[in-house]
Amino acid sequence: METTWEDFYNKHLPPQDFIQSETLLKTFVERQLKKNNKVVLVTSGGTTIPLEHNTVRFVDNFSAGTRGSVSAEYFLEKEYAVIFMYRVNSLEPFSRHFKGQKILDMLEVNRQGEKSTITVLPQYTENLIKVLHRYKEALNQDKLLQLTFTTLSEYLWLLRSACQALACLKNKAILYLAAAVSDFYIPSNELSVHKMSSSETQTISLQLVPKILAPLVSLWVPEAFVVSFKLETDENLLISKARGALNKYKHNLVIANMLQTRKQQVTFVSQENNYVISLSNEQLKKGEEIERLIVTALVEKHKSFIKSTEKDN
Ligand code: PAZ
Repeated sequence: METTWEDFYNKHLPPQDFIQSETLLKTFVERQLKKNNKVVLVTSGGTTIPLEHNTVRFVDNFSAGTRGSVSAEYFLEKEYAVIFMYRVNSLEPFSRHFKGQKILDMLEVNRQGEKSTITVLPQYTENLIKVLHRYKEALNQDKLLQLTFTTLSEYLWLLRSACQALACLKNKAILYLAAAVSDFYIPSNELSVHKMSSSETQTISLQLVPKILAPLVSLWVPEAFVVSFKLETDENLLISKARGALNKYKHNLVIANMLQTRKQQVTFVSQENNYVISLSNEQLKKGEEIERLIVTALVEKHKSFIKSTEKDN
């Protein structure tokens, strides 16, 4: 059974730090509006579905947050302000370049008597300075706001709040919904409070998550440029499902990708046409990122969208 989106919000409490997040969103957007900046909301990483209120176990998905974090950097390069809404511990813009052990491999300790200092090994300095420079620039120019979620419910509360904050930007806002959001959940009132017992078999019944694109497009940000993603594992379903979503929600674009090839190829599905954006094996080997092509194409589409919507008014 599918509950309505209103029901979902009625039955799930907002996250603990929700008021602070709302304030951050509102004030960030107000500052961008004053500066006449375009703003993109990038959602990134996967949502969890808790199996207990005191959560020990949860259902998760594969998303590492690569698409979102890489795209956020390219949007900043194109002078957009970015609200980066991401799953705790998934990849973040800039720091993604130094994830895990990489950062330790880049450093060396220098001992001088009692004192020790740390320096970056010369072969890494140039790259580190470049990334650090871009990161500091985004912060100094007040162009980057990062907010986190973990569960589906936190994601949905934050998403609605971000949309409500962005609505005043009208056609200057892009929603770039790259997060891998669960399609199923266990309603809060059906969750066990404590860790589920392992001495008996457990049957879990999952409900369908309400289709949040519907109110998002028609009510929350009706004038924004909305881009959703469609992930499939069966090539035969990919484009028809993407087009189905576009026809149903009437937003601007679906970016369709296959789990196996998502880093090399995507298809833009719009009202006008479908077209493939891809990297050659050579480009991929050289470390080129498909997000650069995606964002470049999107920025052009957004420009045309702004022009056409301003002509209509
Ligand atoms: O985060 P990641 O780079 O590992 O994966 C990106 C992605 C496949 C989650 C994204 O491109 C996407 O398709 N998001 C929507 C998934 C969905 O259909 O719910």
